[in-house]
Amino acid sequence: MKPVLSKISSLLLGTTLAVTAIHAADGELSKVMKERGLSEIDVIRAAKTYNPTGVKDKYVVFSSGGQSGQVIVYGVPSMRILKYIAVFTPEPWQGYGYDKDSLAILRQGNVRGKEINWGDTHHPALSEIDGKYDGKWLAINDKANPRIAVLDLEDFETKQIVPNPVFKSNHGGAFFTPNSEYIIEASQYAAPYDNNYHSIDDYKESYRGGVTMWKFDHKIGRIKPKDSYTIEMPPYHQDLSDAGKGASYGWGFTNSFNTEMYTGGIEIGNPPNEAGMSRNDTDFLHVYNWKKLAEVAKDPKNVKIVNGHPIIPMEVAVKNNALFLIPEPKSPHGVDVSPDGKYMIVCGKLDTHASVYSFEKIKKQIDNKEFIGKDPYGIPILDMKKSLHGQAELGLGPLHTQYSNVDGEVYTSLYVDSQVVKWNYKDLKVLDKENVHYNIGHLAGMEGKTSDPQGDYIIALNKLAIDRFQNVGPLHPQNHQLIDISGKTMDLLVDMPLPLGEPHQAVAIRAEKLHPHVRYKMGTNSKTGKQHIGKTLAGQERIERDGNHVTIYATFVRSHINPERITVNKGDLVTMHMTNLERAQDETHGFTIGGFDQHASLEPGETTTMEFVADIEGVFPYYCTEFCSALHLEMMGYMMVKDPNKKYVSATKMKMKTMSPEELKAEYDKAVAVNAATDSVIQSVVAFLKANGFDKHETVANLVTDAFDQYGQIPAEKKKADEALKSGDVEKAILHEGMIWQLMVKTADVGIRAKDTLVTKIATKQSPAAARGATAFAEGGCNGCHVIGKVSSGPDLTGVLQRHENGEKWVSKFIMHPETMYDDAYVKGMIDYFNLKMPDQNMSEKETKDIIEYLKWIDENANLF
Ligand code: CUK
Ligand code: CUA
Repeated sequence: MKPVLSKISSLLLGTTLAVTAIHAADGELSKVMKERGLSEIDVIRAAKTYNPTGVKDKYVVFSSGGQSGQVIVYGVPSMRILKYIAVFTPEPWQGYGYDKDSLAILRQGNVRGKEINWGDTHHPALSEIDGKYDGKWLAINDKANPRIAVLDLEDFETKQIVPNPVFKSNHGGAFFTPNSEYIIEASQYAAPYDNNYHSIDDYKESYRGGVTMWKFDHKIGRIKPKDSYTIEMPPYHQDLSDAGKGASYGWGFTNSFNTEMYTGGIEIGNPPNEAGMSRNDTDFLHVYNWKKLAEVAKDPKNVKIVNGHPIIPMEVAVKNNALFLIPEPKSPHGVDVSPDGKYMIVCGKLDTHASVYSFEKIKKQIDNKEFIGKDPYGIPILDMKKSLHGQAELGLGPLHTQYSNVDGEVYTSLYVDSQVVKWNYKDLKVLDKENVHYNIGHLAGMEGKTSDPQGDYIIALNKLAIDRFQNVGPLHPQNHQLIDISGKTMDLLVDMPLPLGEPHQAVAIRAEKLHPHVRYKMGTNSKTGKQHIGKTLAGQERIERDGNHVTIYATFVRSHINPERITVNKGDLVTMHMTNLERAQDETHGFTIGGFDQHASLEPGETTTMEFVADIEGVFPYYCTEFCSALHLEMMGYMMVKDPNKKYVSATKMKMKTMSPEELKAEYDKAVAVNAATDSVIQSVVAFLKANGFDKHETVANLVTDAFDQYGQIPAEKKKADEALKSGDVEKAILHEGMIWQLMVKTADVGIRAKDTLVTKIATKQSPAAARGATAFAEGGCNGCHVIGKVSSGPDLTGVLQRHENGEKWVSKFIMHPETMYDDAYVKGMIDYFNLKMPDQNMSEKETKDIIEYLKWIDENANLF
């Protein structure tokens, strides 16, 4: 056992506390390892990925959600999922596609007027400045209904969906150019640009591939379709793309397959596409100067407009020396530009080699107009050998490559071999291979495709998960495996099942680069970032009717929705503007009305609108769908839909027994007294926080802000209570006093959390012995009777060491052999007072010593308890 423990301790040596824990758990650890059948290396790997509660990850990963049409966010190294972001698919929790504002985003993605409610997401891309991630925006493509979406990383929400006006599918997107000037979107399956029927026999004449360069406004984070253009390309199936950077800045690179221009026909006896599209030994890498073509596109003479979108014809691109082809091994997949932009690594699915192209060599041929010929569309072809830096034999089915922080070192996925291979693209040597499970597609390095790759880890995005997880039926989850690449050889640390579509690509960014906010400015429409037209503040709630259009201006705050009763006529159009008045972190309210397929999620400060026709008669409870407070269940109301053509007779009012005026007054007095007592608790917490400089600690200060968000509502409530009392409505006054109590409890709840947090920040650090003592104290059940700082079912132990002569000795003896001291006059008095005897908890001498150290620590911090 010893070597294991010393290895683990050295891993965990960050805090003295951890060492203490390991020490104390000496036997415990080996027991757990035995019981769970864990080896030494298992435990080390676990320690490398384990985040104790409250500890956050170093990297954040944005993974495509595949057929789910979403984006999946998780942390590395813990591999804990943090969020699913709705993009192309309605998502009920976030209300995405259910409330009117998010539905407007989803509908931006209509294709030719048709509603599309899913997407096949492949490639997420983070915005870049100078080739490095800046943590501002995320773009992702939908392969099926060619579209690009833009997400804002300030709130992790989808803000824009842009359908491609000429493509019928895409794949080589989204990729940002190095300063986020453009987002690259390459088509996949060649098709006519227009929306008409064209016989497949006219494939070579009428079908086209291409690359759309979407102009991106980095400041506001939106694609500007009007300033974008498409580069026409032959009907080869364009595939993955990448933007040049550094040495190759201004250029784009896009692979292709089916340069055979084969169109299948298995049903009429032709060989299938898979055979016809992979016959040639080589396909073409497209090399284009997007920077130059952006200028070219500005002159209307240079473009033709299809579906309102400018296209640069191939011959114009060629004439401007801005489009070239280079042969590449058959059926290539990934093209990945090196951090300095000098090299492009191309991997072919059907070739065991990775081909490393040198941009310098490519550029030289272009500058010298040195071509080996032209393709059928007149595009100049460069010599493959003259363009290559070299090739490396990696294994079967190489697909994608990621760069690391070590110069020349790269990691490539081998689909058929189910391996990640580490190699050097400069000297073309293979360095290491690691098995993954199974059939890896993409892999994700940490910022591994930027000009500043971090190394540390590689994530293998495996397509198959056979035998890795519990059987959950024929549809298996995907398997993302985390690999430690910090050593000489790779080490596979842990598996993460990912059960939401088939993610293709994932991108990882240092967590410190992300700065999302936790609340919106009051009344914000999160989809536009601007003030919502339905913004409603407290006191402005109202129901307006205009013909058969009913507009409700509602507010949400713990724990009520205002208004609580809405009566409309059957057939009315109901528009409900909802504002969450909370400023407190994580105080989201949800909203639904049963029977109308409606749901909204209202984050603090957000305003959202839902709209529906109240087309059925009846009584419909509505409620908040987030468990937001102790009185969350009461956060409800009724929508009553009347049929205007019906006559309703009111039911007889039941005679309810009512309280006498004396009883009412007594209840009122009690409520006021309880509030006064609760308030004094709050004031004591406030005094403590102020006396200990809470505002110097950001997390504490934020909690205090949250607490007073609730407290600030009390004066208004008090005014209502007093007015009700004055007008003689004691019952109403009691209800308002009750509301005040609710607000106080919520204030106290957060206030006490703030106090506890502050204590951990300002208390002196516990020695290892004191920490052990705290554990022994808790595990020995001492805290069942002794609450530090308070007299409870036993005396307060603050100062106990000073209360007795030879305090340490006295307390030690009392802990270890209490029964021998029951006759001591002082102990006798205590036994009488508490009606309890100190029990013998079988503490060892060592534990007792540690507890004494803990009691000393308490005395040092006595002012905090
Ligand atoms: S693709 Cu799926 S493994 Cu769409 Cu980037 Cu290569
Ligand atoms: Cu608001 Cu539950």
